[in-house]
Amino acid sequence: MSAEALLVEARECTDRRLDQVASQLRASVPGTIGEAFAYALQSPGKRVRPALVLGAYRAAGGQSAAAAGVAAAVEIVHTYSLVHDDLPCMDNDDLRRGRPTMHRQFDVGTATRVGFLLVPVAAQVLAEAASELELDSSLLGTMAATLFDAGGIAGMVGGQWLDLEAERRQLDLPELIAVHRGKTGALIRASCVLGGLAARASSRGLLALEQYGADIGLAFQIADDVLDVTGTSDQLGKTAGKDEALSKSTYAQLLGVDGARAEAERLARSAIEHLDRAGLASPALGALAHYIVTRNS
Ligand code: GRG
Repeated sequence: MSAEALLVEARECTDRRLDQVASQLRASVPGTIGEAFAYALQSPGKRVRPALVLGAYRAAGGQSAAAAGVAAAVEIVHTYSLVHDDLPCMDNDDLRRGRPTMHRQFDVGTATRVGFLLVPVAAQVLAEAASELELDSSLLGTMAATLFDAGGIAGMVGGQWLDLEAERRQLDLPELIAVHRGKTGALIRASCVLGGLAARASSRGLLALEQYGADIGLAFQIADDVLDVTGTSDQLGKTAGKDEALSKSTYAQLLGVDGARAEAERLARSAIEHLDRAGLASPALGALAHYIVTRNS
């Protein structure tokens, strides 16, 4: 299966689930907040994290797109992070996924509230997904810990925190790796582990998926650093050149654009080798690793 085919499938099944959640929220939370929930959930992202959930699910022996609910839960956590990342107190951006950011479309208060409210929505979607997959409560507990640890202080929030503190200060490579592994890498790594857990993968399989996800997660943010320099706002659907405007340390700045690209490609190869060594070779996850480091280039 090609990366494009996996992304299309992930988009179709995840978006179906996100549409259902948006309709339920619109009905139960009338007015602007309900509209804002729908605006956030129905925004046109690439759905890379859902594709990783489904790719890992299949690599670990799962059938069809039965893990769509798990993929939707991860995408909802990612969506909340984008809404908050764009706020004036963080990156202060006007454009996201080719549309006005939430606080531009609505207002800062609405964007702040809807971002926070998406977190329990993700928890509920994950619990429903585990029930559809007939996973027992202990496995659901492990999945919830995987998702929310990755979204918390040891992962995404912690990485973003370091990133904000580091603005206008030159980070060295180990510090930058810590920011990237937390801010972006943790949720990508968790997507792979969650797909494996949903398929009841063996501990060896889970470890390989986690190692694949860790390498791909870092490679993803390195490629994002490069795109911020080389891409246009139209291509990216968000404001290009933002890292330089915010005086952020990036891989492109530390290693140069070519050096950063080479490091992302090295990590993609390493990611695939982890799967091969565990006997989990997956053409779809291999293709997705390649896509992640070459997208828009
Ligand atoms: C309170 C400190 C604190 C943090 C709150 C805002 C936040 C949590 C975390 C920010 C995490 C973040 C936005 C990381 C960047 C990740 C990234 C590279 C996003 C772009 O991902 P794509 O390219 O986007 O997959 P699409 O739109 O395609 O989904």
